[in-house]
Parts: sequence; C-alpha cells; structure tokens
Amino acid sequence: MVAPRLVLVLGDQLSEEISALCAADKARDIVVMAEVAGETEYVPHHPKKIALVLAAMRHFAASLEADGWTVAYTKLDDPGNSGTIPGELLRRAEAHGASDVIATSPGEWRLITALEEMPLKVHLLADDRFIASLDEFDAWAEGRKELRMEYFYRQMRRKTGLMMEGDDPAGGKWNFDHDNRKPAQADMLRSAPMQFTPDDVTENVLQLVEGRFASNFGTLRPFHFAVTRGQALRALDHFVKYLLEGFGDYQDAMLQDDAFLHHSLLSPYMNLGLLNPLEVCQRVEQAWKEGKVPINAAEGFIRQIIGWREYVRGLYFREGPDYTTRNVLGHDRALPAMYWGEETRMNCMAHAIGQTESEGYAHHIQRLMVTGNFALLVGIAPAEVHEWYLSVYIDAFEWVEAPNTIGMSQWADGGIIASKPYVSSGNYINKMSDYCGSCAYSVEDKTGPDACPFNTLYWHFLDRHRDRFEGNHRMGMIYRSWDKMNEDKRKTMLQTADAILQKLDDGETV
Ligand code: FAD
Ligand code: DLZ
Ligand code: SF4
Repeated sequence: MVAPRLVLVLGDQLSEEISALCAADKARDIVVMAEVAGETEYVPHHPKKIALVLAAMRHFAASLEADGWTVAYTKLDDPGNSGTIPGELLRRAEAHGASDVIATSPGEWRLITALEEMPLKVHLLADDRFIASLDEFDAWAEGRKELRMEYFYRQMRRKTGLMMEGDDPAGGKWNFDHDNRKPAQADMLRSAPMQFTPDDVTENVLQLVEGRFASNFGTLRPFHFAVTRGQALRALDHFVKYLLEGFGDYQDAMLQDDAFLHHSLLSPYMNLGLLNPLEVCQRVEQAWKEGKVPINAAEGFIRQIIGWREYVRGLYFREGPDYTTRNVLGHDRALPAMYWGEETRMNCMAHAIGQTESEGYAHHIQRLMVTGNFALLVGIAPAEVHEWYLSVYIDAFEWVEAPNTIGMSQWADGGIIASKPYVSSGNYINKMSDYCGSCAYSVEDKTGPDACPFNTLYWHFLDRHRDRFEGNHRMGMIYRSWDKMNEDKRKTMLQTADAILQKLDDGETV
C-alpha cells in the first residue's frame, strides 16, 4: 500500500480550492487540521477571533469529511495535543507512517520557517487564492522608485477585467474617491451586518474559549459571525443588497452609536478562506451593472480588495521576515493602558477601543485615523502597536495586518507604503465623526489642559521629525503654516504636548 501524505489545512486556509487540497488525493491522503496553543496564544487574541477561527475550522473539517476526505482533527483540549502545528504533523506522521506533507504556504513568516525546518518532506505550495501571485507582484515592483498602490490597482483592474470597458476604466476614471468621504448621520433604518445564531458546534467552541481565554482583552458573547461558507455567502448577499450602496459615500465616516455603518465586515471571511476575493468583487460588479449601486460605491469597494488587499500582501512577502521589526522613526514609548480598555478622556479613543473590545472590529478609519494616528503622534514602539492590532481584530493575520500597521499606519518602514505619514489634528476626526461633541476635551482649543490632545501632539510630531519630513513635497505647506504661527503659540503647544506625553509616561489618564 502506498503511504499516505499529510495535507495541512491551517485555520485561515478554509477553502475547498486551497492548493494543498487540490494537489492531494482524497483516496490516499490524510488532511491534518489542528487547534493548538502555539496559534491561539502567540499573541493574546481577542476571544471572538479565537472562537471564529476554531468554529470555522470545525465546520470546515466536517464538510471535508462529508465530501469523502479523511481528516485527522486535533481539538485544543485533546489530551495528546502537542501544542504546535509542527508537533501535530509529527504526531500524525508517526501514527500513519507518513513522511511527506503537502501544505499551502502560510500567511506568516513565523509559520513558514517552522514548516521549512521540519524533519519531514514538506512541499510548500503557493497560496493562489489571491489575484496576483507573489512573482507577479515582484515583477510589478521591480525597478520602481515608488510602489504606489494606485498603479498596482490599475494592473489588477486590467487583469481581472473588473469594471473595465475594453482597455478603459468604466465611467472614464480609475478612482472615484473624490465623490466619497462624506460624514454620516445617525440612521435608524441603516441595516447592520448579518448575524448568525451559533449552532452546537460553535456553542462548544464558545464554552472552550470562555474557559481558557477569559482573561484576554475582548468580549466573547454575543457571538454572531458566519462560520461556514454558506453563511459567509449570505453575509455577502446581505451587504450587497442593503449596505453597498452607501459604501463609497460613507466609508470614512465614524459614528459613536454605529460600529459598522456601510462597511461589509467581510474581511474575516475572505481572510479565513470562506469567501474568495474575486467572487466578492464580481458580485459587487454585478450589482453595479444591474444599476443597483452607484459607480463610486462599487469602484471604491473593489479597489479595497483587488488594490489594497493584494498590494499589502505582495509587500509583506517582498519585504521579508524582518518587516515587523522596522522602526525608522525610532519610536519607543510603551503602549498606553487605554489600548487595553483602561480609562481615557478622549471620546474618539474610548469609542474606537471600546468597540474593538466588544466587537473585535473597528473600520479602517477608526484603525488608521484614531488609534493608529494617536500611537504614531505619541511615538509608541511600532512592534507594540503591531502586536496590538494582530491581537484585537477578528480579521488580523500578519500578511495583511503588519503592512497596514507597520507601514501604512506607523510609517515605520520609512514610506514604502505611505508617501506621507497618516497623522491629523482633531479637526479631521471632528469632520468625519460625531465623537467630539461629547468629549471631555475641546476640539477647538489648541492650548491648555482641555485642548484636544490630537491638536498639540500633531505639531509636536511634525516638529520633532522636521528633518525627515520637511523635504517631503506633500508636507512642505504644513511646515510653512507651522513656521508662520506666532512663536509663543508654537512654544505653548509644544509644552502642552510634552505635558500629555509626560502623563502617558507616568501612567496617568489622558
Ligand atoms: P470594508 O470597509 O467593507 O472594506 C472591504 C474590504 O476591503 C475589506 O473586507 C478588506 O478585505 C479590504 N480592505 C480594505 N482596506 C484594506 C487594507 N488597507 N488592507 C487590506 N485590505 C483592505 N485588514 C485586515 O483584513 N486584517 C487586518 O489585520 C487589518 N489590520 C489593519 C490595521 C491597521 C492599523 C489598519 C489601518 C488597517 C488594517 N486593515 C486590516 C485594513 C482594514 O482596516 C480592514 O480590512 C477593514 O477595516 C475590514 O473591515 P470590513 O471588511 O468591514 O472592510
Ligand atoms: C489565528 C489562529 C488561531 C487563533 N488558532 C489557530 C489554530 O488553532 N490552528 C490553526 O491551524 N490556525 C490557527 N490560527 C490561524 C494561524 O495563526 C494562521 O494560519 C497563521 O497565523 C498564518 O496566517
Ligand atoms: Fe478625539 Fe479630540 Fe475629538 Fe476628543 S476632541 S473626540 S480627543 S478628536
């Protein structure tokens, strides 16, 4: 009899068309899936994230079995559980007399290295659930002085044909962002993302997570995420039908009583493998073709997926395993306790973090222009910021989280992703949200103990990094405004910011 091969399926590889399964033989090979402490504990994941991954894994394993695969599945509390992915592969190899492993390359350097170092023959296959292969991304990037997402995005539009009219973009423009970025109004009639009631399988996982991860930051219940492909497809339909229409207009808006607005909440399902990014975009394109949603909504949404999502993945793998240690600005402050739910007087931070704690979710502008903006302005060590984002969001896997955090949000890669740092004063947050009206600070004030911290920290950041940013052609105007300000005012603003930084260092509430 021919020895079976082991087919590794990780918790974020839950697609029937994953390359490892495509290369395997149902009649001969054994699928290995394992819930292991090595993955559930390498950062303090939000309990909702752990539950989502494990529940989706259990449902996927059952569907593979129903489809005729032999699955060796390890539960987190199984007595023989070795605690790591390589450990489980070795255990299964011994039990089944296997020496070969077929695996789809993981989304994190840490696990790629662990698999490469195993004393088994591991055949690592490309993860082809993406539109661009890593070679294709490298070919695009090679020789370019600047790796701007917009140009990569155009290549992906041409490749997929999405919203194209021959060689030209539909509507005559590649990008309709000009029509987007409107502030939102509270709207009782706005639909929320679709919710699913946990079945017995999910309920067992919830109890397991409750028992083992009770001290992790984040609220486990209620838990309403989709945990199967069928449910994820329903969530996609619901989004396209009820929310997509307003996606473009309101994608940057923030409201204290609406965590989701017109966002899709589809990132966890695409990242886990329950939905394929191309099918999501095709569904959105179809809605636009049928006249159900405006062009700015469809184009804006598709750009996030075939543009940003593909682009950050290409960069993560192109930049190599040291990417998460980059710290070009030399920031070294510790992450303030408010990020783990301790008190803050800043209403925007309290809301973005509070919602992260309860939902395991915050939308892009909350991540970038509230929590990320604050971390960058006060100079938190990027590795700490990275670990926080990797822990607290249900959609966080390193290939997508690290470039967004290290590169886009903290400018720690020296501007590979963001041509200028994403920093702002309170004015931007006030324009895009309803946070400031009920804040203990005043967004109008620039000095004094009640002045919005973003207002003074913004100038403090620019002043202390002047040598680096003054020559940036997109920032010259800002430095000219700073220089035009009265000297006493500048001095007082810097002192006010210093006092905030001192409070953070002393562990006081800001
Ligand atoms: P929507 O607003 O509905 O957008 C649609 C889809 O576009 C998303 O589902 C996502 O797949 C894709 N998308 C949008 N922006 C990005 C982006 N910048 N990079 C990659 N894909 C994008 N996204 C993750 O999937 N995982 C992460 O761990 C993650 N960490 C982030 C950390 C920081 C500091 C920042 C600023 C952004 C991060 N993002 C991450 C990107 C973005 O915030 C999320 O993809 C988005 O908020 C997910 O919610 P949604 O599905 O409702 O998105
Ligand atoms: C995120 C996660 C968690 C919490 N648990 C598991 C697990 O027990 N078993 C598993 O195979 N995968 C898990 N994952 C997803 C992995 O961490 C993910 O595959 C890597 O980080 C690479 O993206
Ligand atoms: Fe945030 Fe400043 Fe507005 Fe308060 S005033 S909510 S700290 S931006």
